[in-house]
Amino acid sequence: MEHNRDFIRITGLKIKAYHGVLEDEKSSGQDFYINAELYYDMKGAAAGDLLEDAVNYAEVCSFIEDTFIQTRYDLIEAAAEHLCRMLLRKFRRLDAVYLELCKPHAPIPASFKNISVNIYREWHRVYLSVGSNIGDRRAYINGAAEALIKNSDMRDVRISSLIETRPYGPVEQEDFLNGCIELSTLLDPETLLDVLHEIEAAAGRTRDIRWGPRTLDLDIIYYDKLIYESDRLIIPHVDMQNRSFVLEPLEQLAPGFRHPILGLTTEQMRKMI
Ligand code: A4P
Ligand code: MG
Repeated sequence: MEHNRDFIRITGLKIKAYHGVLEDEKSSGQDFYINAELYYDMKGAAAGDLLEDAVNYAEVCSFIEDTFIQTRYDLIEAAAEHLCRMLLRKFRRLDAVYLELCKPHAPIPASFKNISVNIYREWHRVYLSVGSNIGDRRAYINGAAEALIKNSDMRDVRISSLIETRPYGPVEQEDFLNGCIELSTLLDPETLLDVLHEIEAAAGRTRDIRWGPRTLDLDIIYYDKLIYESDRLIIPHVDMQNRSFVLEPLEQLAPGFRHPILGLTTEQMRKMI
């Protein structure tokens, strides 16, 4: 995210807490300092001049203090990560948080002014394709949506209507029920895929035949405008533009979303099939 967006900056928030590898750090504690940038769209708050439309920085400061004191991490990396996630989950208006966690009294044999870790975390907008062609297909798909809604690393989960589709590809099999899911997530793409595989496994998904029948299939279509490839994940989904069972439900949720490689909107791709 570019730094030309609206944000609140908090600097030098001093908190006595108990993070560190040494026993003494965990029992006696030491002063930490936190700098934070809290990203949210301020136009509404600015126009209406109402606290309820803003991110209340008093609440943020006391939430940071409570959260930071309640936990005891060995590493400031872990403490910062936890704090960032908790902030993004708690304050619904926040899109992103940049956090600098300073440990100026770190017990090491060196003279220094400060040591800090710096992390940036944000909500990512994701589109999933979901399909089923075994058993109670609707129940498997609704179960997947519920599992996503319950997961605290997800929010704003929306599901398209579900459509009956003929099997696509070389395998002869039963008809599918297909849909798309829009959500925001704090997870990176690989961790998101792990979570999707867990949800598939909980629905009794087995991987016997490639492209074959399944109780539940969850594919990542888009992850922001990310273009990504690893040995087990390709984003955007490589074949989505050729699949009406993806594009039709996706059009309900994101008609104008532009494919980051092809440059086409969902609507345009759907009309081309
Ligand atoms: N993988 C790579 N990229 C992604 C991604 N963007 N999202 C890898 C999810 N997974 C991704 O998938 C194989 C591997 O793809 C995963 O382990 C992951 O590491 P899989 O779900 O294990 O196996 P699969 O689903 O049999 O293979 P594949 O290639 O994903 O098949 P598709 O593309 O899911 O097609 N017809 C209709 N009408 N409706 C359907 O839903 N689905 C299929 C399966 C065939 N025909 C269909 C439908
Ligand atoms: Mg799949």
